[in-house]
Amino acid sequence: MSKPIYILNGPNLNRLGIREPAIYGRTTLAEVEAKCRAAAPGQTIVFRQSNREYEIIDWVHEAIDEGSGLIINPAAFTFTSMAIMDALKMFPGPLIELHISNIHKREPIYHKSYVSPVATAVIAGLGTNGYPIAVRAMLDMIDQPASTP
Ligand code: CA2
Repeated sequence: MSKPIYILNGPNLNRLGIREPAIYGRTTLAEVEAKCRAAAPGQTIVFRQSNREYEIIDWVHEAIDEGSGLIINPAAFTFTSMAIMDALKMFPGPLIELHISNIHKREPIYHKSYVSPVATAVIAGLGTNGYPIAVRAMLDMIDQPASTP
């Protein structure tokens, strides 16, 4: 049995599909989770969301010990949390930073990510479709680690 892929979501993403549909779309986080599971039949996926920084750090530690790959949408913690960045630095496998919106097209406060310098890859601006795309890319990277830059 292969080790799980962790998909971690940061603050306010539990409101997905309910508020600000012009930016974040109408798909709920539960629907995003279902899309991720459908993209990887037979693969164990741990899908979580928290509004608490310490909880996300604890889950990154869990992923370091038990996961094969990590996809994270840290939401606002992307731009504020050196603590999450420090935890992510310890992740030994492929790490994808994911954003629903194109953060670079938004206001300057959304341009400086603490996570990008420690990520294997960054996906931004594909809407919630970015999630299953990230899962498929992650499966490829786990299958062919040598080809990951
Ligand atoms: O585009 C993304 O995925 C973001 O990570 C979302 C964050 C934002 O701070 C990042 O710049 C980009 C905000 C998530 C807020 O989620 C909401 C969901 C529904 C309604 C309101 C907020």
